[in-house]
Amino acid sequence: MDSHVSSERASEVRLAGPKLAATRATALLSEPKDPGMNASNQATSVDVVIVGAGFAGLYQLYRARKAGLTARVIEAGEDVGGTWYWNRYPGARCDVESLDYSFSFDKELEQEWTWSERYATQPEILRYIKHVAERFDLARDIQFRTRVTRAVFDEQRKRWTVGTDAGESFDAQFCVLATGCLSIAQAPDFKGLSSFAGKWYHSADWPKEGVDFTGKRVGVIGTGSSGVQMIPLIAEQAGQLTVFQRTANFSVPAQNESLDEEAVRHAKAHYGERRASARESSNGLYLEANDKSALEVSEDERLREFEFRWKGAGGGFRMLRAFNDLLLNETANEYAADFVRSKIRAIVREPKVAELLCPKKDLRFGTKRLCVDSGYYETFNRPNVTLVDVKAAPIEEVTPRGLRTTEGEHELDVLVFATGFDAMTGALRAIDIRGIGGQSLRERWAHGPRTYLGISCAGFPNMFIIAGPGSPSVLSNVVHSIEEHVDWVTRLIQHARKRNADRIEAEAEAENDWVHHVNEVADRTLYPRGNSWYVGANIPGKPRVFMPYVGGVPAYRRILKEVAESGYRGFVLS
Ligand code: N01
Repeated sequence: MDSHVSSERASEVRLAGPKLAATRATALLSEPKDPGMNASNQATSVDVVIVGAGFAGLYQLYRARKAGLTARVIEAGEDVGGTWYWNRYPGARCDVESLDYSFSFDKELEQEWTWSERYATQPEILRYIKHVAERFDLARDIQFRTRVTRAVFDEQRKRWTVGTDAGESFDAQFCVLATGCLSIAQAPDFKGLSSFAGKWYHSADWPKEGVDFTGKRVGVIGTGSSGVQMIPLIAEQAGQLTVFQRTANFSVPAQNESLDEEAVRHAKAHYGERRASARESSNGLYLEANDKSALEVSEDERLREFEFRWKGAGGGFRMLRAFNDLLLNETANEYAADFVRSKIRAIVREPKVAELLCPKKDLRFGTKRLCVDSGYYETFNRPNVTLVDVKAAPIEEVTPRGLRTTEGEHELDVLVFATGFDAMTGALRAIDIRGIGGQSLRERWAHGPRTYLGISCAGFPNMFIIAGPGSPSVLSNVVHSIEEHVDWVTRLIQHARKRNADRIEAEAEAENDWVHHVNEVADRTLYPRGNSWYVGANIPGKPRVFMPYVGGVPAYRRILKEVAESGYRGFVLS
């Protein structure tokens, strides 16, 4: 086998072949080499340990310092960036507009940084994150190339002991998990992967030096957001590209474009209004919503609106907001689904390929995360691109020469997994977290994640999750949600300190009520019906629970505000 898995990330990619599974399990579950002590046999003591140096970890560090707290960030990668550090595959870019997918906490930062495109590429976002780290002098409190393996709460001392794979130990009053919702990559369990004579890669562990596909026979497995972004670019380089599709998902065009000087000047002059308007929208995005039902308008008006969102208005997630009931009403949803299918049939010249790319009736539009692409469907008109239906003819094994489905062998030089993540809970469960009485978070979440407000867990005092399960997180502009959580958690810590409380814990009843509320709100929508990573459907054996909070960004913010104003109802401060 000649595979690329960077040594930094080796323990992150879920390699499930028998031998490789052992490697990963060992890496994930191993104890720190010398639990409890660092090189000088002393646990480093700080007020807050922050796990992860992506958007969330960096901002938490900034806010902790401002609040007069000492903090240490521990990060597995060699540099800042989180998801934008690891996901360097061709075509990787954010499908939230760059003007919105950026920090709002510092007005000077907002004015000095200039985005070049409507949807920023991964390298540009990484440059931005590095700029933020430099501008606020954050790196001096970040320890890179170190993975947190264990966190144990000491009830007597009311402090966390956080252990790393380097055998170090940190002693902290608070532990903030800024581990990201999509950070444990999932490569499926294909028999024979170790026998493959070519090279293979995972979208979330892409080599820094890039991959040259020129003239190669390339196979891509997976047609979610990552696959849909990389396929058009790989097709331009490869000799032959074979796309192995199990489920056709809906994709809408990004309508990406350069931001000219005038657009940037206007956006910067009105940044405050833009952010305020985004915060009042259900997903925290600055996208005009149409408040009409898809059922109350004529067919002409409906098609005009869909067409406008597909093209004229600027593409992307605008389509989800074409009408107010697309994710609430089956008929409304079917109108949107039919519209996208009609577009696929109009773009893809070969009717059989077009039909295969059309999502089936049982997949409701938007219930599996909508993909946003640049030239995805058009790519299937290229003579060097083949689509293989691995639902009809499942993959049997990887062979030394390629990939065998039940219909035959496909010879390949390179195999790319765009197979997704153990989302939302994967990175949290990867750490052996022990709360009161040695209770393990993994066991506590055996039937799905349980949080109060998506921030805190009963039985795990002084531990906070940023944009965790049970919060709008992945259904929102996550940078906005991160800022909101970090601000809120920091104020809660300050509130407790003012009252000389050194232990903050969610009440079990408050957690139960919140879990109930999260499910109740989700069940009013079509979301839970999709077989998506939102419900853990992509991970065999994962409990089926709708994990994000679908109540919307403004409603969620009001709840956070009320809880804070009530003196942090649902928390015990002692
Ligand atoms: O992963 P996915 P992703 N055999 O889980 C297929 C964010 N993101 O990395 O649908 C064959 O969506 C699987 O098939 P199926 C974004 O939130 C954001 O693409 O399970 N196929 C599916 O097609 C996104 O939603 C950006 O039947 C197998 C694909 O692999 C999230 O990350 C960019 C298989 C996985 O799709 C995850 O996206 C990129 C198997 N054994 C990603 N196993 C932005 O722009 C899995 N598949 C911000």
